[in-house]
Amino acid sequence: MRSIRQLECAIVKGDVNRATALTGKCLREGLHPAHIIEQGILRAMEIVGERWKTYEYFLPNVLVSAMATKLSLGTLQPALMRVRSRSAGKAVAGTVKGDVHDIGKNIFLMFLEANGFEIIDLGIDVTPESFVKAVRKERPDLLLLSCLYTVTMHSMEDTIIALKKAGLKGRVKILVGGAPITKGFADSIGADEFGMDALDGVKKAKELTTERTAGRKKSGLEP
Ligand code: B12
Repeated sequence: MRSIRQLECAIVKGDVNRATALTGKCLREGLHPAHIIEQGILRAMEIVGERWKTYEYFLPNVLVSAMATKLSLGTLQPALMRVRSRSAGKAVAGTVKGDVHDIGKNIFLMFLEANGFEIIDLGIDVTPESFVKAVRKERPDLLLLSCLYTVTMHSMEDTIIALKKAGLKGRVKILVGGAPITKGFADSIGADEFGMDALDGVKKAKELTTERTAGRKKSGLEP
């Protein structure tokens, strides 16, 4: 438990090397990667957010903490992955246009991957056109849209409108998430589901994929 608190502290301070080393230490001590994410990384980002809100931290502080988080997640990734004989589903993901926040998205995607999903991550600031292109090319089961900056929430709706215009709306299940996203907002823009956090997101992704497979079987598209 001591190492996980030290990890939280290193991320808050933006001590990149120490955060990476402590992540490895937590793993060696037998802590589960999901536990390290929830109790170490997420708690650290909450503290960083609070400090930014109260002007104790400025953008450079937040950036180094974000970098420490990225490296810590990178260290955890191999431990979180499980080899699955059959893919649970295929997903195209990205942070919507205008938004560069990706820590939450990356955590969610790591959890999904660990649950057997194949992920095509388009990254940050993804335009509706790029999402449409990827859905057309990859034919995923799910489209995952992330947004953290309220100013860019409309980009989620723009993406769904673009999918509709391209005739792809019914062909992929749309799951949205990110701190400002609510169930009401998700419904209002025509998304299929909303995930409150990474774990809820995985649950919803599984439900949507099962629904989609059942729909395809019913329509005779699959045996
Ligand atoms: C780190 C950070 C940054 C970093 C981002 C680094 C990175 N690589 O992501 C940097 C420094 C780049 C940054 C920039 C900016 N930021 Co900023 N940032 C933050 C901060 C401190 C933490 C965000 C974070 O990572 N949280 C932790 C993650 C784990 O949480 P999460 O994203 O919500 O994800 C969880 C769930 O939502 C869910 N989830 C996420 N996505 C998805 C998707 C799906 C499909 C599902 C199912 C689930 C899901 O799973 C995750 C795990 O449970 C927040 C403060 C805060 N309290 O959140 C401000 C904050 C989000 N930023 C803010 C602002 C204003 C900005 C800037 C505009 C600042 C500026 N003046 O330039 C720019 C935005 C630029 C842009 N165009 O996007 C504001 C946003 C306010 C608002 N109105 O929306 C906040 C709230 C700070 C504040 N209190 O003012 N930021």
